[in-house]
Amino acid sequence: MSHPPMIITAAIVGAEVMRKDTPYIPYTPEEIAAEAVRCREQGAALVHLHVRERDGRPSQSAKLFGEVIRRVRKACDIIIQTSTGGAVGMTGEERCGPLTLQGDEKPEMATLTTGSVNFGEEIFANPRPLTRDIAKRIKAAGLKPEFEIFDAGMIDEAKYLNKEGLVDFPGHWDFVLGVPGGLGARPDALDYLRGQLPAGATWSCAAMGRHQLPMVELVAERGGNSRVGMEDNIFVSKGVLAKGSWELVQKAVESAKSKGRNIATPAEARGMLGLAR
Ligand code: KMH
Ligand code: ZN
Repeated sequence: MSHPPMIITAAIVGAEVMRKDTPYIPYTPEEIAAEAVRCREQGAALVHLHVRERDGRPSQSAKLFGEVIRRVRKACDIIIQTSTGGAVGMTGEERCGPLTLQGDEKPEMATLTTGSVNFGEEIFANPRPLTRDIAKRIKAAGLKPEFEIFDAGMIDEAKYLNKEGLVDFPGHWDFVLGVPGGLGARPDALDYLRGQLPAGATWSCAAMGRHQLPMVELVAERGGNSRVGMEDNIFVSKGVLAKGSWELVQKAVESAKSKGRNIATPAEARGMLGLAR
């Protein structure tokens, strides 16, 4: 069976990786936008965005997101997805900053995590009232959610939200595997999760650390889409830092092509995801 082209998402900033971990993590709007454009040049169709204060502290400031998005849009056609997860410990109000953006600063997609999960030594807290509130805000803003699935029960919770009319199905899903405290980056976990999705859903997988690039190969065989980048992994091979998320995108493209997959352009990805633009 021939699979559709693979949508590669570049997760280029995140909230956790700092300059002490790698000098290549972007902080400023200029750096973040330039990295998004480099990832587009290497084959990414979608960029998952976070922003940082100038000193690297994670932020969900609408102003900073707006600056990044304007710059990216001037330079390329990559699909822009903003985080609503932010960083552990942020309030719901703070996390929803980018959902207030309008006009040419408005993203096309936003993430929605449908449950709480241990996140390293901390907790990424998503109590049900907060998840419902974020879902409502994403819908009111006219954005497409990407369900961030860190553990199996989060798919069931998204189904509840759909029954409540808060999210539309079949939806786009991202399996975030290998976070310490969450579901492992294992083939059987991936196969279980994709078997739970509504018919017609699109899905991608973001595997953490050393699992990131090997997972692209497995996902390519399974017909899914891949998220790579320095939010989730800073190494291009054992002990060798990636010089940017673009290098991880480059590797993912090679890997997908080696398995016979074409790479989706942003226009193709918009078609697959049902985005209007
Ligand atoms: N930084 C994590 C606590 C998202 O972007 O929606 C949450 C996260 C998920 O990165
Ligand atoms: Zn994120």
